Formats: sequence, C-alpha cells, structure tokens
Amino acid sequence: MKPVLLAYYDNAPFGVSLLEDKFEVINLWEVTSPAPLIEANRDRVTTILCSMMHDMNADVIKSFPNLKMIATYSVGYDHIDIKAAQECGVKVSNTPDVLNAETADTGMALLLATAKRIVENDKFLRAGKWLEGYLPCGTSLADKTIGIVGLGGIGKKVAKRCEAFEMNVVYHGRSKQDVAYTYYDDLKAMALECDFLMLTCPGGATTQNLINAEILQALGENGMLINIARGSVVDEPALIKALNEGIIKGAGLDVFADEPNVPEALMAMDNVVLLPHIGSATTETRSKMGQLVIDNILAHFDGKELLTEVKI
Ligand code: 8YV
Repeated sequence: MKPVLLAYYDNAPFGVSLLEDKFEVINLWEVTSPAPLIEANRDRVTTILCSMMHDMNADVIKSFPNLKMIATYSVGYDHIDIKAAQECGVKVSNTPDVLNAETADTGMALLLATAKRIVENDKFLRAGKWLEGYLPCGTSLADKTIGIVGLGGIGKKVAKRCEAFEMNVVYHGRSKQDVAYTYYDDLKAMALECDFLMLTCPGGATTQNLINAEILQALGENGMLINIARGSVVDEPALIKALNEGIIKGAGLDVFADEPNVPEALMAMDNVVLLPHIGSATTETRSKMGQLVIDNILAHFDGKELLTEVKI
C-alpha cells in the first residue's frame, strides 16, 4: 500500500499528480468539506503538502501519528510550528531563493506604483478626467533613502534594484551584514532617516507588529511603506490611522493581517496600492517553486537529504 500524501494545495502549476507513482495523493483542495477525508486517512498520512494559508500548528501536526514531512509551497514558514514538527520528528521543507527576484520585482512594482500614483492615474484617465487636468505630482525615487527591513534573499534583491534606481539603501535586521549598505540596529532611528520603508523580513512572533504607530510616526508625513513580507509585521489599525491622518503619505501592500480579508478602510484610500498577495506569482517562478516542492518530497521518499530543509 502506498503512503498517503495529503495535498492541502494544488502546487500549481506543477500538479501533485507527479507524485502519484509513489504516493496515494489525497487532494483536499478539490473538495468543499475536507474534514471527513482527513479523518478517514489520518493514521496513514506520512506527508503533507501545504502553503502559507494552511495553519500547521502543534495540534495539527500531532494529530497525524505517522506524519514524517511537511512540504510548504512558500518560502515563509510562519504558518508551521517548526519546534513542534522537530519534536515529532517531522521534517519541513520550504521554497527559498527561487522566488527572490520575483518577489523583489513585485516590491519594486509597488514602490513605483505608490510613489508615482500609477493606479490612481490609471483610474483618473479611465474616468475621462484627463480632459479636466492632472492629479497632483508623484514622488521621486532617485536620491531618496529606502530602508529595507530584513536583508535576506529577497531584501538583497530589492537593494540591488533600488541601487539601479539611484536610491540610498539602508537596512535593519537582526544583525549587521558584510554589505555596503548602512546598518541600523534601531528600527526607529532608521525610519527617521528614510523616505521609504520596504518590508522583506519573515513573519512570525519575532516580527509581529514591528511596524507600529511609533515607527510610522518616525517615517513621517512624506514617507511611504511597502510590505511584501507578511501582514503580521504591520500593526494594521495603526497603519490605517497613519494613512488617514497624514502621518505617512502612502502605502503599497501585497500582504495583510487577515488574508484574504482586506479592511474596507484601506480599500477606500487613493494613496494606497493593494495587491492580493502576488509576490511570487508568475508562471515561471511558481513553476520553480512547485518543482522544488516535488523534489523535496521525492528526496525524502528516497531517504535522501531534503534540498531545502527548514531548520531552526
Ligand atoms: C506564497 C509566499 O507561497 O513564499 C511565500 O512565503 O508568501 C508566497 O509566495 C504563494 O502565495 C502561494 O501561496
């Protein structure tokens, strides 16, 4: 009998059907009420394929007595209790690196769109308002300072792109790195010097609400916030207040506190560009992520080291 792989996610555009030789694949994403399927197979599940919207907390992990591996179709693993997984002898793989450039590009798209009021101008033109004049001017990127919060793989790609846009790049993170950009160990001190903040750090307990009212105040009335990390990194009510009251000038957001629910207050604002968490969403990059998920699962099946194991 083949081991059971529980697929919470379809791994698009790389179908989980590629694993059917070795596993009995149960596609939870195909059914409207997955609970009975999970119950019927709980004891036989050895492998879970999920993504960042599937909460793999300690209770979930422990409820599968024969679980050996969780493969997430995401670089982020804040939805998985890694400590609990390790305690249960469950290996975890993610999809780092293959999406760095893509996610950084999405960050740049949001940066440009927010600073240059691209979406607002598009709506303005389509509404036939060009005949009446112009919207107020946008904000330059060149010669401005951008503070990158979390200079990991994605943050470094953002930094490189910002250099090409003739921006001054500074960063904040857990530790100083061997890079040419100025490091701030104090986030507020960095925000005071920045025109833009770009969030590229991991989500989870250590970065929860890192961007709060005080940091937004420090960023200031001409400042703009770009978030391609996790919604949890930003105190969302504080951000809404800051945008409403002109404490900061604008925001470009790919991620939200309670996805896919986006606060009405943000939807109503013209100085905000909103995306439905599409940081890595191109056919090319999603294919690479999907391939990496499958390669990790097959490596584990064959008793080999995982290609990209999450270790803490
Ligand atoms: C998601 C992401 O994986 O990789 C991450 O951490 O947040 C995204 O790339 C993607 O949206 C699929 O759910």
